[in-house]
Amino acid sequence: ADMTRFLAFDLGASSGRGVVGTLEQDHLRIQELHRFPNGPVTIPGNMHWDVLRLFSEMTEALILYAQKYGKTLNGIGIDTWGVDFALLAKDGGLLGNPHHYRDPRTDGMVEKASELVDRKAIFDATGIQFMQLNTLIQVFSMVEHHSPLLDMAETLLMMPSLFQYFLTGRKVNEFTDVTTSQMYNPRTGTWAYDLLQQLHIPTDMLSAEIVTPGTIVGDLLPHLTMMTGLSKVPVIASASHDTASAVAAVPAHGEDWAYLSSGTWSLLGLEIPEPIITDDCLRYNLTNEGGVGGTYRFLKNIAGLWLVQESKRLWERESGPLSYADLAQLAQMAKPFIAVLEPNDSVFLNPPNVPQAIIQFCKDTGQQAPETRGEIVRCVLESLALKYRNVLEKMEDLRGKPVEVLHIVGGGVQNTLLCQFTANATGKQVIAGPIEATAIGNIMMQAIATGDIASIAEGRDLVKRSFDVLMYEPQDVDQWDEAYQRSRAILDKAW
Ligand code: LFR
Repeated sequence: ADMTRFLAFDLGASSGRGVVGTLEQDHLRIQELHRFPNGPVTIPGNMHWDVLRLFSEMTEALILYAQKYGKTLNGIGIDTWGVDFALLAKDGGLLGNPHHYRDPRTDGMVEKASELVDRKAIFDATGIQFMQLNTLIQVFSMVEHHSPLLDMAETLLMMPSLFQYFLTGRKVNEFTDVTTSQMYNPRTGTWAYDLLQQLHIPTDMLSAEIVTPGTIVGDLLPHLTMMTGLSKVPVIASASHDTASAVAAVPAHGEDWAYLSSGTWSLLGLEIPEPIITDDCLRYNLTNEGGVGGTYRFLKNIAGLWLVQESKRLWERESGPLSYADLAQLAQMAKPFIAVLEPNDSVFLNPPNVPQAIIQFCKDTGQQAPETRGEIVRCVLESLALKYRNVLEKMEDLRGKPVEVLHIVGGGVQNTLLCQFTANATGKQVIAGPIEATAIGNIMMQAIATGDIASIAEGRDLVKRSFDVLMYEPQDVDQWDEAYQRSRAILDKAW
């Protein structure tokens, strides 16, 4: 009999890939089919994503699939990073190049928006943390800059839904990614129309239906089946926000766990049944993003391994290729606890030179600064781990119940030093894996849509059986606790 196979497109800020998931008896096997780079393209004035090139890489993956596995494919799903979006004209044409979330067009715009509607009201209407990169703030900046695109826009599609539209011709948005926009009201289950009107944001463009994760959206368009050699394939809105897919694939049971989706960003949080929209959440800038199966992802964005990725990029420009393994080794050998960073300080959002910004931050906060590459990377990893404790404590407090284990999933699982530091700093047992949680969660939601997997709980059991994890027990707890107490003032700086 034919195997049941799904193709997950998982697009992150630094790379995208097509991953094939094969359902075997009681087991899920995944294989990377195609990987391609992604990154910002800066042209005068603005920073964009090259969405057409990304889409041509995706069609290339479909061709590779047909060559390798034949014409039968049971589903295609797409997940991408959150918040970014495209605008379509009334003829369906793409209006401009979608912007990168680090585009400086949103500088100062959170403050401007909150002059019109105060922060409490914005939070109350959306349950979403304030970040200048949020869709709400991006669209508000277009209003402020009198962007002509807004007059022409008939449809706003979130990034994963744009690619889904390119594959199927159907315009729908998907719930998990829509909630990242800070334009959606989880209480009414619709766009936050009142808030948007108060910010002069046109709402006619919010015309696409919002579907739940695990909805079959349509079939691959005929020109694409012809071009790729595939037969009819259903395209499925999986959990299209990458973090939602990653959380869907956490191999956990019960309620006593937290997750850390570790990659370019560190997304740390809890899966909860209802959003928590209170003054404390607002104060600590915590967020309630939509999850799978009617859950919410109560979490916080922490600037993650992006700080290491960026440092690596700069050092490579200076002196040639470096591997993450080299950097990990240097960090391992470097002196511990030289300084601590607040990874979420706005100086780290998009500095031209990350190592320089790190050194400057230390000087500005009256600390000794790390000097060598090893010291800088170690300082970042220690600071992330300490920030995790800081955030986790707040969340446990607000939910009113401690967690027992912390599941780390995503590419950051490969950073074993960070995994160990995380156990040390939080005092929790860490279960690390799977690395490919995002693609796996994407595949899992497709298999739920087609009826091949019965439920999310069953999917998580399948993940548990199919992929290995590594355990980390806390070490040097006293030393880490001391470091934490010393750095409280800095870690509390930027909620
Ligand atoms: C992670 C992520 C985060 C989102 C950030 C920006 O890849 O999707 O969840 O806040 O990227 O889109």
